[in-house]
Amino acid sequence: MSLHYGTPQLVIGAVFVVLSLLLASAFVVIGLQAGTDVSVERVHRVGYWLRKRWLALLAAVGVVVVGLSLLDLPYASGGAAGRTVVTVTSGQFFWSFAPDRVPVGTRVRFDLTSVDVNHGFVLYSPRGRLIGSVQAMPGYHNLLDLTLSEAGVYRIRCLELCGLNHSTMQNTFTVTAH
Ligand SMILES: [Cu+2]
Repeated sequence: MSLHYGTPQLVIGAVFVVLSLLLASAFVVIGLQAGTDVSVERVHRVGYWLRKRWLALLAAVGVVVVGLSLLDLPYASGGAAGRTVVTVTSGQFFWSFAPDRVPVGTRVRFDLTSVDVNHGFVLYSPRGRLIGSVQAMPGYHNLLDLTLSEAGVYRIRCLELCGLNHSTMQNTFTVTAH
């Protein structure tokens, strides 16, 4: 299944509804049992039995979810084979790109540095969606691998307070429709 824009929100919404119904039914069950005598020993026994298993389940789900999310990190590892390297130079208060445009579908490796202080490179798609973020640092080359699958004008902003005119530190990067 391929995820489209908006699909994660639908999945999260559906999960929320199911969990809410489960929680509501737990309240109903407890409400129906009101007035019944249950010994404190039984409450402890069942409670601790449930609590241990709940902790184990959450830990297992956490490990799997964190592990899966690590597979999708955009930070470069390995060579630039098959990628178009876009050199990004930043400084107070500009972004410059070489090249400054690529065709749609290009697998890009942004190679970033700064000539003065740290800057926060953040790339927004033509629809305004944040699709990548990495620091540009003096004396370092930080790499960010992205596939630019939407044609249009991408916007770059600096999200690291870098000086008086930080808020003006913006530029655009064009992805052409072949
Ligand atoms: Cu800045």
